[in-house]
Amino acid sequence: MSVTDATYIDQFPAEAKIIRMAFFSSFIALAVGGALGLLQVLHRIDIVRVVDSAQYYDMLTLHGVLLAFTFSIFFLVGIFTWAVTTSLDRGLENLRFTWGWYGLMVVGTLMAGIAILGGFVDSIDMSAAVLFTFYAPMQAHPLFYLGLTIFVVGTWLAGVDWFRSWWAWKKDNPGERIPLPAFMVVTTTLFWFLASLGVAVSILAFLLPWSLGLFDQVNALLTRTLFWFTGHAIVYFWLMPAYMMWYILLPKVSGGKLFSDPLARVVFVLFLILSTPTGIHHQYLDPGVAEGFKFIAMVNTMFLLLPSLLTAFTVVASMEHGARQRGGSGYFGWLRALPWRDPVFTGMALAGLMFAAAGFSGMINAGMNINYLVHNTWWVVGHFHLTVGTAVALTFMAVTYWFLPQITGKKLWSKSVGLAQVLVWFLGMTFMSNAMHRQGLLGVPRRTAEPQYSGFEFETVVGSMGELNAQVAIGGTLLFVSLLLFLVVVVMTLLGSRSDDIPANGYADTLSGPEDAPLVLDNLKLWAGIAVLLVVLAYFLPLASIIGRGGVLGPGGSPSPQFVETLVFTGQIAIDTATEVIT
Ligand code: HAS
Ligand code: CU
Repeated sequence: MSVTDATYIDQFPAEAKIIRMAFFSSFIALAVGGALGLLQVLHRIDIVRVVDSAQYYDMLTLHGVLLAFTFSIFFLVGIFTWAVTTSLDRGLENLRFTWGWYGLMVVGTLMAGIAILGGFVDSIDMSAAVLFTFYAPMQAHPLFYLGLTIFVVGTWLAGVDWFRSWWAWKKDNPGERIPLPAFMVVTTTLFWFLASLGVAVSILAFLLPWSLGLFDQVNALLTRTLFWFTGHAIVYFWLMPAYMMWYILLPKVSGGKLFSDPLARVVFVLFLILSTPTGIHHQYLDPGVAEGFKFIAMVNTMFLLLPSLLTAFTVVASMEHGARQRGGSGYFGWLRALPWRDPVFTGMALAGLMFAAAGFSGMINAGMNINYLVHNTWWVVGHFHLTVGTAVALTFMAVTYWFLPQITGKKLWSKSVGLAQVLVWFLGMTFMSNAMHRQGLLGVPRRTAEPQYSGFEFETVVGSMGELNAQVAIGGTLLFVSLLLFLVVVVMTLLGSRSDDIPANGYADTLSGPEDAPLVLDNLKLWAGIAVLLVVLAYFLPLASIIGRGGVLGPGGSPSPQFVETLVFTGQIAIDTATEVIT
């Protein structure tokens, strides 16, 4: 639906400013985090080493935090703000409140960033080389945990801001269906509120007091489980904004309409209820978690594939509709009629294509038995560079080429450089992530500065380790080149002058609209209630067992696998009984 003939900055100048600031914060993180990525690849492969191996982990933490949290979340609060204001056709309720949460996010990032940077300076007694997964037993300086807390509170208040807009709109428009983009934002916000409780408890109850010296120890398995409670769902906090763009912007730039609004609502409801009760699939190899709980997480994860498979169908169907409107025909011939010269389209389509591959590596990760093969190897790193590093990051970069003119009133500096940028990203990621997956299958570990283990030779089935390493190095370098091109386009666009020749703000119309969607889909209280119930079912017993065995503050349970312990226990009872019978 094209809401008006005006650009976003003409409609909502104050909100456009907030979005610009959110994007700039995001791009600064992308620039620094991306550069560190290149340094890491070159370090591991031992081509160029700018820090010593002990500091590799400080670098890796900064890379992970800046890209996974700062780049992605600052960008998403920008587009969610755009989605709410555009689709409800009203400004935010109180801009001071909005600047307040943005400020908290900035302060939080700076605090966490300073704590990590402290690790590079020997004379400063501060470091946070705990990686972006920050669970015990590794410990960071309190500033790191405080910074993360403030950042998360900022995101919560952002969510409150979008809810306030929706509530105000509801009052003015009683009985009307909530527009799809706003629906996507509020469902995502709801599961983020629920999911982020895990890290909130982990930091405030355990990690922060522990780093302040108030406790001597914590239960490492408990903090790990609380981290993954949030840590899995957060991947959908990153992905939902990209999905939103595939649903509401991709059909528009393809020249068509969204295939189905009701199906899109179903997808977002499924993510709301299923994103959180799955976190234990990151802990298949944790001996302290019983196999049965892992099995429940696996089943939930397999159900969670459904909304992505529905998305694949809807998004491709919408693209096909667009292509046919543009004169495309044939079973596959319509693909040629798509606007491949437009970086906004091509970036999103390539991001989607890579996500199809990422979905397969995700399914492999999710299988309990096959996970034992890939866990903690470079395979997992390959997986998440396709998901968050491409499906999400490439979509964000591609849509920037659409958003920048909307929020600045300036024409995009160069479409062709933008096109080259998205193509180079795709190419670089193909090299890097493919080789990472293959090395992972050979057992090459992740998260180490010295993967070569002296005296140990990894044997490849096809090709050689040298060739795989070269692919990673070439891929990483291409990604860095692509990043530079992206920044050049952004900066040059900002340096340009205002133009009248910018298309109107808006998003795709639908072939099947909200009137076809059952009303129950909009019953957020019901879905939120089910989401909470599923989380209780999936987490109550595992958490009770971890605390029961290891204590709230540790030292943690025995390291033997749960089922072995149960067997030993049962065996002991059998022996005792037999002894009793005999004597
Ligand atoms: Fe994952 C590990 C399972 C999705 C991110 N994942 C990670 C880690 C990260 C991450 C960061 O079960 C590492 C964490 C760490 O540091 O340890 N993941 C899954 C599963 C999915 C999945 C089942 N992951 C994501 C997304 C992420 C992400 C999304 C970020 C945004 N992942 C796991 C598991 C692990 C894991 C285990 C633990 C591994 C271990 O042992 O440590 C699913 O959600 C994937 C479903 C996706 C699909 C694909 C649908 C295809 C679509 C494309 C449509 C095509 C278009 C283009 C639009 C079924 C929607 C068409 C174009 C044309 C030209 C026609
Ligand atoms: Cu996960």
